[in-house]
Amino acid sequence: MTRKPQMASCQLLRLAAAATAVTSPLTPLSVGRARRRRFSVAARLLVVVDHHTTYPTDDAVRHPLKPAASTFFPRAPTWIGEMGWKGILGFDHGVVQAPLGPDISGPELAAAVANAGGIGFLRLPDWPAPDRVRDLIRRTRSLTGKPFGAAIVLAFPHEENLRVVLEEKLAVLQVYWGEFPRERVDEAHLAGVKVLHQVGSFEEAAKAKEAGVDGIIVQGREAGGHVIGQEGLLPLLPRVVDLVSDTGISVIAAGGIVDGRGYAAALALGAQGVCLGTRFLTTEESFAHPLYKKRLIEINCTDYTNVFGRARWPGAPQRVLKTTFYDQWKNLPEQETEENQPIIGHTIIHGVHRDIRRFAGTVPNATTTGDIDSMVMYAGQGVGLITEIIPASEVVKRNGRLVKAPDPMTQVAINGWPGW
Ligand SMILES: Cc1cc2nc3c(=O)[nH]c(=O)nc-3n(C[C@H](O)[C@H](O)[C@H](O)COP(=O)(O)O)c2cc1C
Ligand SMILES: *[C@@H]1O[C@H](CO)[C@@H](O)[C@H](O)[C@H]1NC(C)=O
Ligand SMILES: CC(=O)N[C@H]1CO[C@H](CO)[C@@H](O)[C@@H]1O
Repeated sequence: MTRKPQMASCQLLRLAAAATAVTSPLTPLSVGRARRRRFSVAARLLVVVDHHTTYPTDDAVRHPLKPAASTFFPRAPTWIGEMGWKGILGFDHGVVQAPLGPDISGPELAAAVANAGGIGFLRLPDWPAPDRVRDLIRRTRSLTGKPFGAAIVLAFPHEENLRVVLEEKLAVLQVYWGEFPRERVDEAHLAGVKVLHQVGSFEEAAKAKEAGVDGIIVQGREAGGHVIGQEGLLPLLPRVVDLVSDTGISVIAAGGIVDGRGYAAALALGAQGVCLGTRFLTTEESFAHPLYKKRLIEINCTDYTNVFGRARWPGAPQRVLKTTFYDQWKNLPEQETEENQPIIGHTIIHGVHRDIRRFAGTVPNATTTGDIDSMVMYAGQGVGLITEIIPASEVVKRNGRLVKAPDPMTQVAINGWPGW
């Protein structure tokens, strides 16, 4: 890590903030509405930038806003502290580790994220396996005393596994790819479990709002793994932010976000948190096969396709790494599926031994053997920003600060957005 440039850019921003505070004699009562909006954006960006570099103590991690805001704005009204970077859903950070199917995000990864103050998710099996779920939860609890969550894919049998999540009163349940109506959300709330629904369209977000979820993860088409919608994150995210602005629902951005710059951009668009898949896939604690991790570091390009897992999960397109295998086979004829393909390897998914056929949708786990390079490798468009395998705690920390502060952002911090 190069520390010097960060210090320099942070100092620049602190100067900018000081200038703002000096030239604007603000009091809570005298601030006009337009100015409030302008400063809320400035405050958000500034707080993201400064977090962890200025206040590296544990105490500051738990309460990052108050000291930062009062240092930037010695006479600052309290709303500056309230509107900037903060944790969500009762967690210290707004950084969410995406569940990584079928079993890549296990106890080690979820616990490492939880210990760092982020929201970690176990990915539960796609078949009824309540004992397995209990065991995953028990193992995670042995690694962390902090809260964490579990995730289910609604397109597959999930009732029994869901029941265990509620019985065990996990902090959060993440759901994806299907309906999760109000009765189900109420049931979770009754057990004290918060609900996050990952969606890929405005219409799906409206349904999640109706259902009364606690948070909506907005997945853009940039995202790695299965992709439910067609829209880019940049246009879709602010629409969902507007949609739920009259509620307490947290909006979390997913797709192509890798570091603090993406996080700051998501905050500027109105999100409260970010959900990272490919970045957490490429950590020490993820169960991805070492060769898969290596390819994620080497290859910078992805593609949106449907050649993998057509028989098992039809109508579920995916974003994958452009590997040599993918480039050779991407024009697979429509009628072909994994079912009539040769077996190219073997794996253990959630304790169950399975053969892997060519074009299966199963990414290689650490236990997988065979022709790993011919298996599917999911990745999001941000993969080109990932250059090393790091501990998951480092991902959470790096997202708490902006790596670089390009000039336009400093300008925004001082002057607000043009026209505001
Ligand atoms: C290997 C892999 C597996 C994934 N598995 C799941 C899953 O089981 N459930 C789910 O909701 N999302 C899954 N996703 C999608 C993530 O929730 C998230 O939308 C996506 O990773 C965000 O984009 P990014 O990878 O560019 O960060 C997966 C993503 C990847 C890369
Ligand atoms: C991927 O990008 C990195 C820089 O981010 C570069 O060093 C590397 O050569 C690129 N890899 C390929 C295969 O183009
Ligand atoms: C849950 C499961 O069966 N997955 C396997 C993936 O690889 C890890 C690491 O070797 C195993 O511990 C898991 O059992």
